[in-house]
Order: sequence, then structure tokens, then C-alpha cells
Amino acid sequence: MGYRIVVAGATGNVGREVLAILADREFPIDEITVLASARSQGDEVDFGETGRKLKIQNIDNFDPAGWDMAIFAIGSDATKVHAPRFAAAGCIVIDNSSLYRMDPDVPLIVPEVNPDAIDGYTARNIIANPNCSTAQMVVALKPIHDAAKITRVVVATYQSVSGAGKAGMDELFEQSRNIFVGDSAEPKKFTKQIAFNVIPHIDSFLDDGSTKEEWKMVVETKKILDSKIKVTATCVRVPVFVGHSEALNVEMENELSAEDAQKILREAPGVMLVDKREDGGYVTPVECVGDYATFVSRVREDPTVENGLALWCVSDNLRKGAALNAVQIAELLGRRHLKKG
Ligand code: 11C
Repeated sequence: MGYRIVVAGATGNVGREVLAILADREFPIDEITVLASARSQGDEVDFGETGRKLKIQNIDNFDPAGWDMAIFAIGSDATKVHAPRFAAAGCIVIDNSSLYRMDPDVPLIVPEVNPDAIDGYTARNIIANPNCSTAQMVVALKPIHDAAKITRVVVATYQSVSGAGKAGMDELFEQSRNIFVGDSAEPKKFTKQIAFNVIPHIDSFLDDGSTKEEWKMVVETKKILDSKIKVTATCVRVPVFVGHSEALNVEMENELSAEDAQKILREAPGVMLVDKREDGGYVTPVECVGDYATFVSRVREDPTVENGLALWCVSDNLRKGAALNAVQIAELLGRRHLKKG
């Protein structure tokens, strides 16, 4: 016996990955339905590589009563309209948008890091999925925090254009092509040229000069991992299609050698340590696409602080940063609260 599950936003980058991952991990499904806005009604999407096609229904007309759970990848505006409606009908929403993440009544979950917090979902029937750059960072930090108590993290991100959706990917492709043939490369989705460039700006600016993306990494890490950890982030868009990278500098209360950190990371759930200290002995974004793991490389001690480590962390932002984490939440919810069979 399986679940009646809804995937909302099934035509987007993340929605398609959700379907692929549900199929790949053989999530126990009795019935699945796919939703999007009215403009996609009747279109078909692949149910991963099963060969099955699913027909899109209009989310506005969909009655969620009797459905167990819904994975939302529809953006904050549409989520604001539909999540409360689904939750009130008893269909538990696993939401990829930023809308509910900091709501104290909504658990913000990375299953490898804070699985127990999921028990709080009953307050709203909504569970939030973190921002992609936070998700991979906390997976890499959790085993180090457990071993040596992290006090401060300085992170610089190198975020792929797929974080900005299909329009971001199209812009990188078109600008690269246009520049090669001598055409103009006017920015549309991004604020500056992204092809052959990097842009130190993701999401809107806040009063203190940081950006909302940077703020999310600070507050989400506190909510998921430990409210006492101080985080300072610089988030940068780079001309990579898929895969976010992060350079992390970590300060800890207790000593932890690079060798011990490597040992711990090698065993940590969700982490794949690739750290050979030789040419090519580390992971880059193109190698992580389509993978489930958060890859960690370049682990080394930072002698400029008392107990410091530096490391490099790469993951598929559409997977661990969004779709995979959402499916893992659905699996956790099933195991702990909605047992079937
Ligand atoms: C980016 N991290 O790379 C963003 C995308 O809060 O879910 C995801 C935004 C979010 O642009």
C-alpha cells in the first residue's frame, strides 16, 4: 500500500526532478497527480524514466481532500494561495519556496541534520524545504558540529544559474552563444552579463548591504543546525548550469584535525568525501549533476584561527538543494507519521 501524492509545479526544473527522484527511489505511490498553472493544463510530463506520462491539471481547480501529501515547487506567491488550502484539507505540504521557512510553527527540515524536528508539522500541516545553498552546507557541517561544536562559519558560494530557474539557464546559454557570434549580451534575468562573468548578487538587497540569499543562509542554518552558530555569507552567481559550490571556513570550540574531519565526513550521511590532495582529486559542479550526494573536498586546517577548518562543498542544487531533500522529507514523514501497509 502506498501514498496518494501530488507534485505541484511539475513543469519546472525542480518539479521535473521531484518526479524523476520519486520514480528512481521507488517511493511507494498508490496514485500520483501533477499540477501547474492553468497555462500548462493538459500538457504531459514524464514520470522519471518509468515511461509513464502524467497529464498536468490546473492547481486552481484541484481538490486536495483525500491526498496524503503534496510536494510544492511553485514559488512563494502561488504557495501563499494554495498551501493553506491543501493543509486545511489534510494534505501535508512539503514546500520548496521560502514562504514558511522561518515560521516557528513550520519545521524546516534536512533529514540528515534535524529529522526529529519534523514532528512539529502538525501545527500547520506544512513542512519547509531549505534554500539550496543552505541544504548542502548544513549536510557538510553537521558531522563537524557534532564532533567539535562549530561557533562561526564564513561561506562564499558559487551558485549555478539553474537556481534562478529555466530563464536563468536560457540566459547563460543565449549570452554565451551571442558573444561567440559577436551579438549583444544584454542581461534580462540577471542584473549583469552572466556568460564569462560572475555576479556577487543573488536575490534582493537588504538594508544592511547583504542580500536575501545571504540572509537565508544565516537564519536557515541557525534554525536547522544550531541557533548559536554565527554565519556570514557572500553569495555569487557563476556561469555554471547546474551545481552549487561553496568555500567554507569553519571555526570550532574544540580542536579537530583535518585528518579526523575527513574520517568523520567519510562516514557522514549524505556526504561523499572526495579529497585526494592531488590534481583533480576534488569534485567540481559538472561532476555532481544528477547525483544525490553532497560532495566535500579540500578539507584542511586553517592555522589563522585557534580551531579552524577550510573545505569545499559541491552539490546538485536541483537535487539536494530542492527536489531530493523534498522527497527525503516525504520518506521521513511516511516512516515516522504516515505509515502505510
Ligand atoms: C538561487 N538559491 O540559487 C536560489 C534559488 O529560496 O528557494 C532558491 C531560492 C529559494 O538562486
